[in-house]
This record gives sequence, structure tokens and C-alpha cells, in this order.
Amino acid sequence: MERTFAIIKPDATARNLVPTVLQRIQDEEFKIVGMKLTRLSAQAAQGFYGEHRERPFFNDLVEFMTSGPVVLLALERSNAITHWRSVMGATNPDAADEGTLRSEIGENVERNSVHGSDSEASSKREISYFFNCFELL
Ligand code: 3AN
Repeated sequence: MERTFAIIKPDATARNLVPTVLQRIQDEEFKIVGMKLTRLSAQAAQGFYGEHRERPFFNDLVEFMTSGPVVLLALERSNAITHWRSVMGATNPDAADEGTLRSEIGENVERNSVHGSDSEASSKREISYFFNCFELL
């Protein structure tokens, strides 16, 4: 069993797509071991995306991620990290394979509906960034 960290981003919550993403999480046999609905502060988003600080899209990304509610999720299953990334599809929805969440509901490379950890180290960092031990099953 492995854990990954996911976010349902503001573009998806704005379009009432939380149930769509949660249904997909269930269909893919993930167990939800942590979940919260919140709105990120600029400080929280900047810290979370710290590795992108020097990228030209950083300020826009922080603005977008703080623009509305998000759902933060800790998900568990075998190969959770790789599996969730394959369910999400490529960063740019135009390049994402058919049937992936980003292909189905993503709007563009920034408003791409869902986040997923890209490695075991990221997963650990990201889960503990948003959840304490009492908030995880
Ligand atoms: P992924 O979320 O697929 O791992 P990353 O880690 O490269 O992609 O990028 C983090 C987030 O930054 C993306 N989910 C997307 O919202 C945003 N992003 C990435 N590349 C761009 C870009 N070229 N223009 C605007 N936003 C971007």
C-alpha cells in the first residue's frame, strides 16, 4: 500500500465537479485516508509550490490556487502515486490521454482540475504539509 496527495483545484470546485472526481477516486479503488475542504492562503500555496518559485507561471498559479475552495486528499492504494498520475493525465489537458480526468474536465495547463504527487518524497512532504497525524486514518 502506498499513499499519494491529491487536490481538487478551484476550477473544478467552481464547476461543482467534486462529486465527479470523488466518484473516479472510488472507481479506481483508492481509499480516502484524509480529506478537507478549504481555501488556501497565498502563504500556503506559495509554500506548497515552492519548487516552482522561479517559474514564470508561479504568481498566476498561486493566484489561481487561492481563487476558490479546494479539496485536499490523502489517497491510499497499491502504486497510489503512479496510478493517480495516470488517472489525472498530462499537465496540459490538450495533451492528456482520453479518459483521464484532465482530458475530461481540465480547462487549460493552469486550470487543470487536479493535483497529484510526483514521487514518494513529494507525497510524504505534501501529505504532512496539509494533514497532521490526527487528521489521517
Ligand atoms: P503536474 O501538476 O502535472 O505535476 P507541474 O508540477 O509541472 O505539473 O506543475 C504544477 C502546476 O503548475 C500544474 N498543475 C499547473 O497548474 C501549473 N503549471 C505547470 N506548467 C504550467 C505552465 N506552463 N503554465 C501555467 N501553469 C503551469
